[in-house]
Amino acid sequence: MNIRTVSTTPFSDQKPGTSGLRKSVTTFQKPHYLENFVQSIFDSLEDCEGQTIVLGGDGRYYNREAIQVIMKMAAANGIGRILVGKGGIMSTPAASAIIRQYKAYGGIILSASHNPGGPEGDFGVKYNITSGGPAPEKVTEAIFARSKDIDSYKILEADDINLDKLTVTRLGEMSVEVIDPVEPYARLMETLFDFDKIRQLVKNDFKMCIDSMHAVTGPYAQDIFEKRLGASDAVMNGEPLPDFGGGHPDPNLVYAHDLVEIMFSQDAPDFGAASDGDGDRNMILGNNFFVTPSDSLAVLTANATLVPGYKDGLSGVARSMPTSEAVDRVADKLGISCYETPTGWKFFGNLLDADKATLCGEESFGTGSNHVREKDGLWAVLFWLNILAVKGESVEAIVKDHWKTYGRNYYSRHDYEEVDKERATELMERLRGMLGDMAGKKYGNYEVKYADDFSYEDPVDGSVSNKQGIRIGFTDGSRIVFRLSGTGTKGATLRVYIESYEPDASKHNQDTQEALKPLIDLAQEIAQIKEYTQRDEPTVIT
Ligand code: VG1
Ligand code: CO
Repeated sequence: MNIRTVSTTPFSDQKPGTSGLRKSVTTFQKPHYLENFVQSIFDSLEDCEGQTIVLGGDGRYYNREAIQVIMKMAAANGIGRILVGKGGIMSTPAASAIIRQYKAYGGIILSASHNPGGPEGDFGVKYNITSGGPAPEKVTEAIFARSKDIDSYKILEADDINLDKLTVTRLGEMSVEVIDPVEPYARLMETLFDFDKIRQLVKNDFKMCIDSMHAVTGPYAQDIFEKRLGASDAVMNGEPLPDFGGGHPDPNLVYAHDLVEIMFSQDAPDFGAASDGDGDRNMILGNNFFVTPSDSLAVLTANATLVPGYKDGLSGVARSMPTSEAVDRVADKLGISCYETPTGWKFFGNLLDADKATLCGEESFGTGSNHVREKDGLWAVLFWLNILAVKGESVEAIVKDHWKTYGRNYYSRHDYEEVDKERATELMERLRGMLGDMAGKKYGNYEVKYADDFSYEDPVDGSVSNKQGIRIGFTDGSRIVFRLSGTGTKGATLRVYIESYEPDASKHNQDTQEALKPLIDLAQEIAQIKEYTQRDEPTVIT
């Protein structure tokens, strides 16, 4: 066995963000860049020798090359076994499921999720722990600390492994198993949902359209919706491509335009859904109807007992801080706890492990449960289909009915992408400076109830995460939240989250942007967004 120790010098920018280390492909292609980060991961893991690691990615450009490097480094670092997805492909939720099913030590997932791919696009590396969830901050901080003083890495000199055949081979002392990444995931889904009932629904002329956006979910969606559930031709853009067909694999109204066009046409299907690059996000649409992710979480929570996997009820729910408070109202009525965490799935891990929460969700098109430790796009789609099959109502009717019971949280996120980083930081610093004497202040009809920079103390391990976003809450229950993205790779992305609560059902049919107009204007007035970003309009409104 020929293990090479290669000397290297540290890169100063290997701090993992909201979800792993994301950089442009060209950055990852710099000599030693990938290797330094991967060695920093191995150096930060305790007792990983002889252990099993799961490995796969969303199939984006550079996926295959990176997998070969990581396998050789794993072998050189004493890992006992690698389970790698066929073709190097594995969706993020499937990787989480496989780590759990195989009782692996952890996993390395290669994805930049919703960021564009291709030679000019982005790449990413994320480490997941034994529970199947994203590494918590103490682990990512240790990896970052190591990356700052690394001086060498270890790699096995060997030929590349054939990733396209389901085989068991060896790299040095390490065993490499190329596994089918779809089957174990699809089987898990069958244990949670009533496939017979959904099949029946499909037979009764129910039409659906699933947009995989040329990203990782294509093979999963074809297997589950077309093969197992009989919805022939339901999947569009189902072939995973290294550049996602030139698209932006983010399932929202702007980027999933193919699907949006179909679902807002005259002969629209009954149900539509889209997933992101790595398969952990979902967008849910009805015939000419859009379900905001925050409402989706609330509807799933309210109807969970209709679904076999959740028939005994939920232990609690959790949402990220910027996610709308719609689910809080449901939790209140059900008499279960509702936790508010910082942005990023890693903060749900402890709540799920301790059985404090069963369902979790984020406004950014992420929903999931304790079945894995990542958000799960196709899981959410199946959850909706199961509810539709039981209720026999349309998506729109279910959501409108929900609003009648709980009131409606009008909600929107405005993103200002790729703005000047320094100016965006100044905007946030200026806001921070204003928070102290904001409570009680009046802006037109709005009176500030509280203003703070969100800080979270994990109820399980007591760890504290500060500076997680600026919240300004008003006495009428509306909120504005400001934070900077931790997944972008160019300049800064300012996210402004706007929410208001309307209990009166006769006012539930307004256009969201219209209903929120006074708060949108107020966000501009308070934060001086145009001045700091030099933009008149947000890049993306969801
Ligand atoms: C964004 C979303 C966040 C999500 C994260 C990873 O982070 O806002 O809710 O957890 O992406 O999702 P940020 O820091 O850019 O706001 V994924 O599907 O891109 O891994
Ligand atoms: Co994703």
